[in-house]
Amino acid sequence: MTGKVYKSTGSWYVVKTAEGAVWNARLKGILKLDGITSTNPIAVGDEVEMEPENEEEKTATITEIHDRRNYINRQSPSHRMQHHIVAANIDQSLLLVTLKDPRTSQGFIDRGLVTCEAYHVPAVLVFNKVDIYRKKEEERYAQWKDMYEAIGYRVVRMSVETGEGVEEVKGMLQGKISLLSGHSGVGKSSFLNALFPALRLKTHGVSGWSGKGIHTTTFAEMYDLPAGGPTEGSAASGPTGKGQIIDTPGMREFGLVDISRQELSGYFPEMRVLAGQCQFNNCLHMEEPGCVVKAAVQKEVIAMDRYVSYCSILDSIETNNY
Ligand SMILES: Nc1nc2c(ncn2[C@@H]2O[C@H](COP(=O)(O)OP(=O)(O)O)[C@@H](O)[C@H]2O)c(=O)[nH]1
Ligand SMILES: [Mg+2]
Ligand SMILES: [Zn+2]
Repeated sequence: MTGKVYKSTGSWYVVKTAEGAVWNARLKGILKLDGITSTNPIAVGDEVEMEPENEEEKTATITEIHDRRNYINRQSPSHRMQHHIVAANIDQSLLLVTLKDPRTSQGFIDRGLVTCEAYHVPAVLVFNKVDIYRKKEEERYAQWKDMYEAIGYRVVRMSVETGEGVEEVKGMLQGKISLLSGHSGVGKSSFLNALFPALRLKTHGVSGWSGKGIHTTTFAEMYDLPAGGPTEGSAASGPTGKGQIIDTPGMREFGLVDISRQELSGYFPEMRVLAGQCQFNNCLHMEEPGCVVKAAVQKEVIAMDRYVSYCSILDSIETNNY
């Protein structure tokens, strides 16, 4: 039987069939070794084949993993060279950011966008906590909205607190598998609680001394969107189909593991359109003569702040020897 992985807790996976039956499934030892270099061979969002082990206890063995349409990686926090697949088969990524309490850095946003580009997942920038934005934050919001929309990203504003924009974001989730990401404290759990009141996820006040929230979620988990009315989310049995949302652990470190220095500008849409036009075809857009990207930055066709992010990511690839 075929099912979709909703949750991974180490060696067991919560898998749901199209009819809505929930199974606890695990891998056969042999499949685990099958040339897979990831620390977790199966990710939330994966489609798998399984054979029942125990019909009564609803346990099963996973016999096959279907090919992935895409997936998102990040570096394993403990082993820098190991990949950790966060989620697979994603239609879009909602990158939750805030301009206050805590403030998301532009570098963090750009790394997140680069990751989405590299894995071919369309990204939407959701600015949360707009209820606490004052003049300074509103100005920055307007500036960033212009900058990101100009290069093709959708930008929306939201306040889980007041409800502003929540319906718009809900509407964007219909019929799709969406990955919810953003660093700790931006309101991911609060947003999920707004979508699924019955879920009652723990939310955390931002700890005063660091301005960052505390990491709590460890494993990614997928939730079925309510079919309309006030239905409960989660993998609880019931038909799938209205779309799903995947909650991720506090992803402070987006994995850029598979990206080479040469590829990087291909993941900046405003640089990608200039591909092949520099004097040197291996141009990294740094000090090379005849660079159209640098010329575009000088003419303010490419935002200086984005170029700065590009240089900083390029730098980090170099220091990590990728
Ligand atoms: N003012 C304001 N606070 C919010 C909003 N959304 C979430 N918060 C607060 O931000 C803190 C962190 O939220 P949480 O959902 O735990 O963030 P997570 O770490 O991304 O899951 C909590 O104290 C929330 O109550 C919002 O739209 N406006
Ligand atoms: Mg949370
Ligand atoms: Zn160049």
